[in-house]
Amino acid sequence: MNVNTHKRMVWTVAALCIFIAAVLTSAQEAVAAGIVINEVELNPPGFDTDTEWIELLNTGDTTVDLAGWSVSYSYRVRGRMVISETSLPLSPGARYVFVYPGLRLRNAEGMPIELLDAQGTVIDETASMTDPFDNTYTWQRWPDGGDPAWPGFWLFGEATPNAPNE
Ligand SMILES: [Ca+2]
Ligand SMILES: [Ca+2]
Repeated sequence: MNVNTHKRMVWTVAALCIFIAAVLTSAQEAVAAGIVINEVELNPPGFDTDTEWIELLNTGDTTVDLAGWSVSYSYRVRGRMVISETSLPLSPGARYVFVYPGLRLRNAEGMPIELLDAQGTVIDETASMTDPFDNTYTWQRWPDGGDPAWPGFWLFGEATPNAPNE
């Protein structure tokens, strides 16, 4: 084997490793990216404490355990709270409505809500939303689960917790 042939082989192997790494990374992201924040109730009727919620939806094709996953809050300070300390499997197409314990979301400042996996990686983020209406209207991804071509598209309409957004 001459020097040039050897160099070509090294470069080919290196390129193959990069390709495999890229495929693995995108496969992991595809699995994780299947979970979205699908609907948000920032300002429910009456007092907001213990009545604000988000709807999570598994748009992927594998079950994801939400144990240790967390979601951000914005009132009175910003922070994150764990959704479930114990196993919480969400099968493909399944929804989970997480009710914030306490007064947790600002109505007027338009702070996006983040969803993080157990490793602290941001998996999804909502649009910047405000809700001055003290009613049962919520922000909802449209179409249900969102369109990858229009990830920032949300509609404000009658709440559909645990049901497809209409
Ligand atoms: Ca609120
Ligand atoms: Ca819904």
